[in-house]
Formats: sequence, C-alpha cells, structure tokens
Amino acid sequence: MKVLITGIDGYSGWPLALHLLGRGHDVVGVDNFVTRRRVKEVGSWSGTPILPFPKRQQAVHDLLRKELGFHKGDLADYEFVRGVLATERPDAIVHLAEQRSAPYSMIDVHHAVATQVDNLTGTLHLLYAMREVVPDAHLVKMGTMGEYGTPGVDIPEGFFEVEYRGRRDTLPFPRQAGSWYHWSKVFDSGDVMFATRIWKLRTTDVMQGVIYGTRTPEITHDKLLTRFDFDETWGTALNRFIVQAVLGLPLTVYGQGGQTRGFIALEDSMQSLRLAVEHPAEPGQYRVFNQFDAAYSVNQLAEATVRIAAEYRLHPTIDHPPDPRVEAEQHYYQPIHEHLPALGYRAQRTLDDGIRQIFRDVIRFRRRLEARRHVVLPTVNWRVADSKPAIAARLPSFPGPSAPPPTAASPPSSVDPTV
Ligand code: USQ
Repeated sequence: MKVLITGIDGYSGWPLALHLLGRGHDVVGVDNFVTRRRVKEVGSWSGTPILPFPKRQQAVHDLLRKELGFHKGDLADYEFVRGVLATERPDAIVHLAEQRSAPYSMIDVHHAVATQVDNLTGTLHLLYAMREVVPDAHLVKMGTMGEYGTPGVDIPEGFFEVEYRGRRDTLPFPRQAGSWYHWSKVFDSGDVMFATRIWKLRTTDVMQGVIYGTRTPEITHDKLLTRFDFDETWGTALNRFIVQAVLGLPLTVYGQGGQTRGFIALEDSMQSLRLAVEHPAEPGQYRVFNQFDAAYSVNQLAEATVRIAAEYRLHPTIDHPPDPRVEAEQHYYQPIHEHLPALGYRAQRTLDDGIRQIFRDVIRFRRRLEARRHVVLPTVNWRVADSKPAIAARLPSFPGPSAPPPTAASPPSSVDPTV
C-alpha cells in the first residue's frame, strides 16, 4: 500500500513511517517543520537529538535499505496539497500534521487562533483535495480522546444510541473538550464526518489517548530516534514525570491528581494506526476508533514513576501545584475501546516496561534536559487570557505580548539539528 503521512517529522509521524516501511508499505511524507520552530519558540528542544530531515531520509536509506519520499510544504497551501496527492496518488493518508499541544493553544489569543486556523485549514484542504484527486483513498485522521472530555457515563467509540421523548436514534456522542486545541479536534471531526457523508469518502477518526515513550522496535539506531518533548508546553504527563525524576525536580501532579486519561505506548500507537491503514473504511463510512491501552490517573503515573525511578537510584518527590488547567480533578472515566482489538490490536508494551525504556533513554541524554530545565515547570494558565508575561519572566527571549506565534505559513527556517 502507498501511505502518505502528513506531519512525518513529528513525534508520531516519524516512527509511523519507520513502522510502515518495515511492514513493506511505500511511504511518502509531508512536513513544514513548524513543530521544530514552535518548540524553539517556547525555549525548548527535543530531549532526544533528532537529525535534520534530509539526514533522516539518508539514515532510512543507509540503515533500513528503504526509500522514503518527502514533500516539504504547508497544508495551508491548497495547490501544494492537491499537487502532492496528484503526484503520489496514495491509497491511504494518515493526517498527523496539526498543532498538538493543549497548553500552547492556551498561551493567548494568537496561539488559540493559530491552532484552530492551522488545524481546520489543513484538514479541509486534505478533504477537498481527496475529493478532487483520490476519492477512493482512505483518510486516517488523528483526533484525541480529549474531544469527549470527562462525562459521568461510559464513553463509546464516537456514536451512541439515545432515547429522547419516546424516540431512539444513533447519534455522535457529545463532545466537551478542555482546551482550544482539543476543540480544534472536535471541529475537525465534524468536518471529516460531513465530508464523508456528502462525498462518500472513506475515513477513520482516531481518538488517540496520551502517548508515552521514546522507542519503537524500528528505532534501532540513534540516527532513527524520534523527538521527545518534556517542556511544560509540548511534553505530556508521563514523559514529563520521568524527565523531572532525572533532573531532580519534583513530579508536577496538577491539583488533586485524579485526572484520568487513556494512555498508550508509542509502539502500540503505531500498531493501532497501521491496523487502521491496513483495514480501510468503506466508501461513505466514517469510523471512530478510541485508541488507548489503559486508563490511569496522573497520581497513578507519578507513583509508577517514583517506584521505577528507584531502580535507577533516583528518588523523586511528588508535588501537587495548583492545577493550571480548568478540568475535573476527580471524575468517572470509562471509555470503551473495542474496534481496534477486533482488528487484532494487542498491546506489546506494559506501562512499567515503557517507563523503564524512557528512563534508559533520557538518562543517556541528561545533558540536553539539564540545558532546558528552566522550561519544565508550568506557566501557562487556563484562567488568564495572556500567559506570555509569565513565560517571558523566565524566558526573556520570548516574543512580546502583541507578537503572533510562528504560523505554519511562515517561511521555514533551515532545519536546525539542535532542535
Ligand atoms: N498533567 C499533570 N502534570 C503535568 C502535565 C500534565 O498533572 O506536568 C495532567 C494534565 O492536567 C491533564 C493530564 O495530565 O489532566 C494530561 O495532560 P497532558 O499534557 O499529558 O496531555 P493533554 O494536554 O491532554 O494532550 C496530550 C497531547 C495531545 C493529545 C492528548 C490526548 O499533547 O496531542 O491529543 O494528549 S488526550 O489527553 O486523551 O486528549
């Protein structure tokens, strides 16, 4: 199968490319390197050293004896999107090229707008270009479990049967997202569902939980490493806790720590996306997969981190700073995930093994983490309209209050090997 991955330079896009190549698929990628620029904007970098993209391609050639196609460009440019689809004519498109950070979207009005404009524009351009050029291709769209929020009932896979005033229907499950980023994914889901209906496209909307990890089986050499973010804006809970343990910082469990989310190891996320690609939706079918392995509270993750840290002679403490987000700190959480197991999904990596793997890698790259320890603690606050002064207080180079963030459309700087 020929698979086009948008956002191939990212945390998930890169290991997905390696995984699909390893399974014998042809892979072509698209990226504009905006994540590298935005991580730099908030004063951070990848905890793992990642190569500039041409060198990544070369490493695939040298180490895996495979060719990886690539188009540098921006999904905000419709002609570019249509041109790539017309040239490559993929069987499947895995769309990962979105602004993926909730805290980044909450910095101020400019970051909120950039998140929603970039994310919705890219998806709409892909949908229109698919209709025009490859209407039989299958779109696997990266969404998020966070679209559902934390309702007091079980969370189905996208749709549920409801009875209201004596009548029954199957309807989309209500969305209650918790950041401008998560809302952009809700709006995306609506657009994908509608385009599927009117143009009879094949689509799968993946409600992805929080990913953790540094490795997949295909990452056999440091030249093949994927990025690993740990700063307050781009890092996610478990990855951040492990870095905090290595840096001798307290683990930042926000508020009461009962916030519970679906989590999945990086390699199991790749397995899930590959299963979605290899089992396409039917024409006119909009499928929703809840993609996570198990649900944990952030307290449970912090406790697991402390327990396993001792194996590396690290003894972190757990701190409970006031939650900078507006979210339930204790709540019911019972999402259903049956579609992927029905396609053969089986978790390959336990939580404890995943944590050990991350410890091993981040201890190796400790110097890179030390160099950015000042961007680990939270400053972005959901309750204030402008978190830039707080960021600028610890990061004097941060752009002033009226400066908009780098957008997907801004000219890509040369790809810097230090990001
Ligand atoms: N949290 C802490 N301490 C921290 C960081 C986070 O307690 O130092 C808490 C947050 O308050 C939240 C939970 O951990 O309750 C998850 O936060 P996160 O930063 O790990 O993840 P989130 O912002 O939800 O977003 C991440 C990815 C996003 C993806 C989403 C899946 O950045 O791209 O869509 O996970 S989900 O969470 O299921 O919506």
